[in-house]
Amino acid sequence: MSEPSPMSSNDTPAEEAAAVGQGDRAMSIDVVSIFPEYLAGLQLSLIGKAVERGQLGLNVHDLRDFTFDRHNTVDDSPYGGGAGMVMKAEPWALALEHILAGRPAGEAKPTLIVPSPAGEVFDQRIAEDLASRQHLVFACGRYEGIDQRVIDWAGERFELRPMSIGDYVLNGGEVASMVMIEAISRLIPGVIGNPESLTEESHEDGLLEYPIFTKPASWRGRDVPEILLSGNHAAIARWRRDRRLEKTAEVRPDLLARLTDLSGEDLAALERFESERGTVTE
Ligand code: 6GU
Repeated sequence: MSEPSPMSSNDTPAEEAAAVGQGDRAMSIDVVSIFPEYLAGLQLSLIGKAVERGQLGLNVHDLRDFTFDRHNTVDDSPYGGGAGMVMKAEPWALALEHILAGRPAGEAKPTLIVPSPAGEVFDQRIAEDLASRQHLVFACGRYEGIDQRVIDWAGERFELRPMSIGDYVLNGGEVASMVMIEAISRLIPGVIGNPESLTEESHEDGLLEYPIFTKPASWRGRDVPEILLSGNHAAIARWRRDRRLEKTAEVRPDLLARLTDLSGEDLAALERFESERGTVTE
């Protein structure tokens, strides 16, 4: 079995203590794949640190460890004909049973996420929902997919969540799982150093981010917007809010249409951008 080892940490003892103070391991994640090395990237950066601090359990399993023939066969041709290969049911059942057998007593039904372009489309709301679970299992299929019978079998033992990361086709579930694991695990308390950095982000409240700048104030003839140097915090907050509204109206009007809590000031700003844009294009 490939159980990735935690990487070394640069945290100060104070940071370690604060993180450990967040409580017991918040979540355990298992991933099953025929390419366990793919998932090695998850050991880097903030997620690797969370694993090392014991806030996140992460175990990657090689599906081929649950095969017993000479060639470690995981796939076969589809009944009824057609292109491509289908992943066999039995190795998946054995891998999932291994994971079920290893879970702590009293744990709720684990959630089984099956990455598939035919799944529900993953978004920030789903990431938040999944971040509250005790135990997530990602079943990374390859080829044309997995024998439906083991999916149905798993549906009786797990909370089943077929999940897509967007309307395009990948070769397998590994990259999609990494995308979802990163989006989910950074929402676990203590995984991100500064929880405030979560609150003003794109998609947290349905608006895209405002533009950001750092020193120098003038760079190759381009100046930082003067208001950001003013020290007027209320004016800066309004300017940033306006930039978020303007950007969202421009590139993601679908997000804007979903918002229900816009203030009078917000609506006035949006009308202003609308009429300014009208003037430019006419
Ligand atoms: Cl989750 N898996 C695969 N194989 N392809 C995808 C996908 C997932 N999401 C979009 N395309």
